[in-house]
Amino acid sequence: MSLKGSIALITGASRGLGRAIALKLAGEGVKVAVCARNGAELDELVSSIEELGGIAMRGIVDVSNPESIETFLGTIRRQWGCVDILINNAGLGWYKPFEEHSLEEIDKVIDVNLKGVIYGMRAVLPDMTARERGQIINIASDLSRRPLANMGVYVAAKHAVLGFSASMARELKSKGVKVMCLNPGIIDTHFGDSTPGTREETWALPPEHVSDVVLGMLKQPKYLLMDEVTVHPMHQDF
Ligand code: NJP
Repeated sequence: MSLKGSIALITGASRGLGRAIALKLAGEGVKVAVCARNGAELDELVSSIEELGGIAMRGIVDVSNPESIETFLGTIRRQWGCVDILINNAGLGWYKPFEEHSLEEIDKVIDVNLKGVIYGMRAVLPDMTARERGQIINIASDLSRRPLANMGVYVAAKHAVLGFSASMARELKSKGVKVMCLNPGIIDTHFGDSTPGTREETWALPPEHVSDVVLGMLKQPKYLLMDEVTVHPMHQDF
């Protein structure tokens, strides 16, 4: 299925996987609305997309604030029209014992990883259900099914994203909206204060390869739903 001319909203697009997804979709002729909190990184991304002949706009959005995503959605709607594709990608987490997490960090992990996904879907769904078309990919984690010590709150949030996605997939399939969940393993990004480019591909997947998977999920025929997809580097435990 061609995605050319569609409008996609991608959260957490200033770097890492979100950035790779934005570049991939723009290369397919999708108009990409990218958001995150870091304006300079988003400006650089929009310039890169435009240099490659793509169409992009950016918004400063904190996904843990529902008004923030709704304001950006209003801008997209006024300038381009209704969003066809939502990639709920923004996420964060820290690998350390639960007792070393501050209350602020605990709230942040839940607010960004879980509530951010819920708020993003809440914002786009009225248009999608009214038009009976739309694709949503929630980026969860392989830890949605593989509990790992020292990431308890993150694991809880990602389990919840998987559960929420599965429930919404069933609720919305009769309304023409696909809800999918991608569970990635380790990706070579800044996640958890990592430094991209310092790990072998067999231990940390290049974000461009994971964005290929996202593209594949979006390009399936209308009647085919990939409700849950898991990917990880070959050497990682799973
Ligand atoms: O991480 P990173 P990834 N509001 O740190 C944004 C999942 N995952 O690309 O706001 C809006 O390079 C932040 O932008 P900024 C992971 O849970 C990864 O790997 O400007 N945006 C940046 O663009 C996440 O769901 C691995 O700081 C907010 C982006 O999020 C997804 O993959 C393993 C925000 C994070 O970029 C992409 O993460 C796994 C907010 N409040 C799952 N807070 C992995 N990399 O190994 C953060 O299992 N962002």
